[in-house]
Amino acid sequence: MERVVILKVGGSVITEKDKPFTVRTEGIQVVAEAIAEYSKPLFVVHGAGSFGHFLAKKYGLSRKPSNVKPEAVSEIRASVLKLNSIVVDAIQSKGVNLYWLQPYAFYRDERSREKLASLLMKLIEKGVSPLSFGDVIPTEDGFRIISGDEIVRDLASLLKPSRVVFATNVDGIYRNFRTDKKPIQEILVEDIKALVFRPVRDDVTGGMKGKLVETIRIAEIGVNVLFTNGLKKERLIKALKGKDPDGTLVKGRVVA
Ligand code: IP8
Repeated sequence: MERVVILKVGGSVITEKDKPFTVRTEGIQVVAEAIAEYSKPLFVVHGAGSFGHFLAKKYGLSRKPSNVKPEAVSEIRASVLKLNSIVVDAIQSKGVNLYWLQPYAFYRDERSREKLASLLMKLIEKGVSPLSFGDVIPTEDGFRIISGDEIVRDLASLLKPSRVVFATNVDGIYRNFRTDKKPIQEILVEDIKALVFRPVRDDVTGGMKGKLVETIRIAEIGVNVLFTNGLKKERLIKALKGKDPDGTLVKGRVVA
């Protein structure tokens, strides 16, 4: 079997990030069609976009565990699950068989990592694509946000995919997003840290900067990471296939 690819669909592709609770229908369609056309072993993770970040900010919930009001937890989850069900329906309507996984339920138990990896691989071998998403999870000290990017990083170390693809609403990683016309074509993990990022509002998990922090960790375990525009179907398909996606390739460190 071909090695699995992990795709993170950014919230900016599937929602209008500046408009609370608004889906980006054309983005969801592009992603659904690209996944259907790719039709090879794939693990999909999607972000929360405007269905998660506005509410998380409103209630003061972040990646650090905190004791928020119980209604905050249920309201945020209900909203995120609404988006999730729209995304799942769109992808499955293109003939893709998904297995929907809540992050809390499937991967935090360190004792069973091997078992989990083997279960997920079995699922994938059977032609079913697992799908998960950024969410709210309970911890020992309250609740916290788990970002889809964080899930992708953990999955990368668990499943050793052939590559990770981050689909966002921009073409790739820019040295300076304000001034550069084109994204960086190829970059080594060591060089990412020096980049200048635009500040992000209303994103409790750090927007592009958060993605790059996880990208560094993924590339450090030897996995290549591709950034591409998730609103452009052909580019997304190329990225999934590991071809030059007119985006940015972050070369994974060569591990002995
Ligand atoms: O959009 C965040 O996930 P992300 C999840 O992948 C929530 O960073 C609930 C804000």
